[in-house]
Order: sequence, then structure tokens, then C-alpha cells
Amino acid sequence: MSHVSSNRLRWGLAAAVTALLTACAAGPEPQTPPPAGPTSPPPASGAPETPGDSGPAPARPVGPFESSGHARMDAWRADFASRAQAQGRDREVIRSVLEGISPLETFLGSAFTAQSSGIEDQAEFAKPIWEYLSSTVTSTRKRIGADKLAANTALFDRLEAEYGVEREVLAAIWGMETSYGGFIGSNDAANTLANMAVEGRRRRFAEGELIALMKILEQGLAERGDLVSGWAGAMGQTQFMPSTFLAHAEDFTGDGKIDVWNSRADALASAANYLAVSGYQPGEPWGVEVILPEGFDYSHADGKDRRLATWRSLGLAAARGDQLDAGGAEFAELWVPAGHRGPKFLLFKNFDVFKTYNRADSYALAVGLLSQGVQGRDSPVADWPSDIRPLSVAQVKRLQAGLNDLGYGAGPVDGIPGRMTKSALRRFQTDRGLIADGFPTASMLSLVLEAAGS
Ligand SMILES: [Ca+2]
Repeated sequence: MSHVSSNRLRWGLAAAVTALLTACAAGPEPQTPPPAGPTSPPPASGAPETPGDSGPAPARPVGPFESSGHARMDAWRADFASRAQAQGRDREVIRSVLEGISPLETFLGSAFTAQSSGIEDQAEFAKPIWEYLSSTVTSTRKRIGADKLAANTALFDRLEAEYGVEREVLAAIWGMETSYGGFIGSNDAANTLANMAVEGRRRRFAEGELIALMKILEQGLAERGDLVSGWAGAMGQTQFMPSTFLAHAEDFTGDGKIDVWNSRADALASAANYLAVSGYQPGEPWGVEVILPEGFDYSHADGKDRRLATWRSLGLAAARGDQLDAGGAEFAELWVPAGHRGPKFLLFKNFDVFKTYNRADSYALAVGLLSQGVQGRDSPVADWPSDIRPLSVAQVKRLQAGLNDLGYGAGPVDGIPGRMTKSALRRFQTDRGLIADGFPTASMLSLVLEAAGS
């Protein structure tokens, strides 16, 4: 899971994750045996410095380390190791986490320059949500998910009983994160996070996760050699960051280890627990695909929760079946991710719970659709308007500037088609007798630029 973006991006974001999981194929190096057991071994009482001595000897520095061959990495490590020690982390654990680190191309190679220069951001076209979905909610993934459900009935029974999260949801998370454990990455989490810290943009985050890794080892929840991760440090079959692991991972097999790598029971229980503590509502849908009445006012697709009764009174009907039923859930927001021609959804609390795994709406939608797919339900009913080409960041900026010139108040010209931009576009569309869905398309851009005389 990559808890990266805090924006409510309506377009696909996480497509790179799967690709990068494959790309980072450097195997984890064998590491020193783990210092098993809790933090406080018997006092070392000034014992001589021998390998494996983990006595509380605050005056004794963790280093020096053998050079990684990267000066900035070496300097960061010396500094971070002493800070970790000052925080009370175990000396030998710090050593075992940091001694084998080495620069990775992904973070510190030559590609880094292009990434940090912002050139990528400038050139980036928002990927249409239907493209993201077609690469994540595949027929293969649906079929394998159905097989996994059938093959693990007893386990899913126990997970549902214990955590109150439906099996198809757990299967969907499992499928999205690692293709059901088939693809857990092959990086050493410590090395990945150390590289992220040295790279610098997310240093505080990466250092916090490294501290969490150290605590995992100190508490004996996992062993040093276990800590295999994907490209961003997420670990195991359901991709837990170390801090999330520390807070929410579960030993469902009861053997004293949390083996999210090899034990599907531990991994799925950890995911179930994380969803449950994030507020998952058993029995409620994540979303319901709906049909809107003729002449519907799209300003209601504003991200605000309204009562189901209100939505019914506005003429919304379920796309499948005719009853707008939500398993007792009372509130939902209307989401129109691809304009008036595409599928529309009422979204419930559980949709936001999915987003604790990954902040992108497209990810949460993929989880929801896959949870239906593994049950043999094809959704959505409506087709995606896949003939529409999304606007580039530069085009969105021109749209925003044009709307601002016309007095529609699209807000900052930032290339992100957020709420203000959509609302401005809706008012523009309303004034011209168009269907006012606020969806930025090339044809809308042309109309706005024409009206603005630019
Ligand atoms: Ca276990």
C-alpha cells in the first residue's frame, strides 16, 4: 500500500505501483541473525565489546559502519543511528537494520534527477480511471480471487467472525495489493526506507518507518531476514508499512510471529483488523451504482453526504435491481467519476475505509469492483466513456484560466481539476444549456477557450 497522496484525486494514481513492484527486483541480502526477544536483555555491566552484545550501553555508539559507497548515505546513517539510539532503540537492532544498506537506482540513481526536477509532473497526463481499472480489475484477477475464496472457506469464515469484514473485500484487498500473495516484492524494507530517507523528499516518513521496523525486531514480532518489502517499504501479502504493522498487524495463527509474508492467515487477519479499526461497517456496501433521472442537477455530486431518502427523492435508482438498498447505511455521497456518460455511484463509509490503504479514489473503486468481481458480479453496469481523452495538466490549467477569465471562479490555476474547477465548469455548462456535469473534456476546453476569446 502506498499511503502517498492526500488529495482526493479522482483520476488513477496508483498504476505505477504494480510496475514498480516488478521493477525493483534486487533480492534482499542475507542479514545478520535477528536479536530475538524483547528490548531488555540482562545488563551488560561494562562487558567487553563483543558481537551480539546488546546490553544497555548508551555511551557506546552504534557505528562505525562499513561504507555503503555513497557518501550522503553514510553520513545520513551515522546521524540517524545515533538519533535512533538516543530514542532508546536497541543498539544491535539498529546495527542489523542499517549495516547492510546500499544505494538503489530507484531512489538514488540517475533517474532521480529527472524525478525531482518536476519534469515528470509537468508532462503527466492524468490516466483515465477506466484505464487504471482495466489494468487492476482484470478477469484473471477476478477468477483467481474466486478460486482463493473457494479454497480458503474455513479461514474466511473465521476472519469474518473475528473482524466483521466480508470475505470478498479481504480477497479484493489481497488481490489488489499482491495478486493474492503472488507478488510481495523482493526489496529489503530497511534498505528501501533508508534509500527513501537519503533521497530526502520523504525523509521524516521514512525515518519513522525505520524506527517502527526496529521496534518490530525489538518486540520479536518478526525477524531481520523476514523484512521483505515492495518498492516503497510495504511488507507482506497485504502490504503493511512498518508503522501499520506495528499498530495493527495480527498473529492469527497464534505462533507468536506475525508472518504477513508467508502466512495468508496472518496477512489477511492483519488487513481485516486494519479495516475494522479504520471503521469498516459490516453489511454495508462500499458503493451502489446508480442511474440518475433526466435533467439531474449534477451539483449534487459535490462530495457531501446526504440521506438515502434524499437521494431517492432526487430520483436516483439502483443500476442493478430497482431498490436503492444499502444494508442499513443511511448516508452516501454521489460520485460521478467520468462525467454524465459514465457510471455513477453512491459511495458509503466503507469506500473511505478502503482509502486507508491508498488515498486514491481510483484504488478504492478498484477494490470495490474487484470485491464484486470475485463473486462473479460484473460491474459497473454502465460503460466507461473510453473514447474521451482526459486533459493534460497543461490543458486543465488553460481550462482553469479560461473559466477565471470568464468570471466563473475556477480557483488557482494548478492543473488539478478539483472541486472549484468542476463547480466553475458546471456553471459555465448551465449557462450554455449543456449537461452540467463539470467533467473536463477536450470539447469543454474548446468551448471555454472560444468563449474566453483565448
Ligand atoms: Ca503467526
